[in-house]
Amino acid sequence: MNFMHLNIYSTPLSLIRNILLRVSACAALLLTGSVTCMAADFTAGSLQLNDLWIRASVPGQTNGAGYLQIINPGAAADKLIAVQSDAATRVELHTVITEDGVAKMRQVQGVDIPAHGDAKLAPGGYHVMFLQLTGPFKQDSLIPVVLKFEKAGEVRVNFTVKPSTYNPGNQGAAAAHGHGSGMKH
Ligand SMILES: [Cu+2]
Repeated sequence: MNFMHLNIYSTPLSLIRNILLRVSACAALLLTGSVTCMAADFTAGSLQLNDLWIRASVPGQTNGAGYLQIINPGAAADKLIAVQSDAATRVELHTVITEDGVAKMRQVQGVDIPAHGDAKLAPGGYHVMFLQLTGPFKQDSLIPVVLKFEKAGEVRVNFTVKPSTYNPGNQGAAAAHGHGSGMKH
């Protein structure tokens, strides 16, 4: 009896496959040089989902927005087409457009994720819109969400709730308070 063999055969094949996929995805990203290679927070097929966050809600706030980065090391484009969550009565995909100098939110049918590229849902642009929150977004809590992709299918993820004043990057003031009660749908 050889213990070495026992160890190898007791390792789930799916785990080995996942590790290999992760490594090859990283290698592809390093080759393109456009995106840094790091372990993803969540994955859906070959898609890597990172930095999923929502601002903490303030008293009286009825809606909220979620953000994330989607990296696609694969050779086929994909599309984020739907979002589900018990955290709100309705969850939609939105973008922000500027009309006559006024920023307005618009529902979109999906967010394209190019092959060998990425898609960013960030303040001032695409976001996951939570309408009629079923409870407050409490700082440091996790909000379970199901993301649905055209090709990669459904994946369960958690959005981390950041402070209500959190505003990464140098976004304008409109984006900073764009998802309070002020912005109309
Ligand atoms: Cu919105």
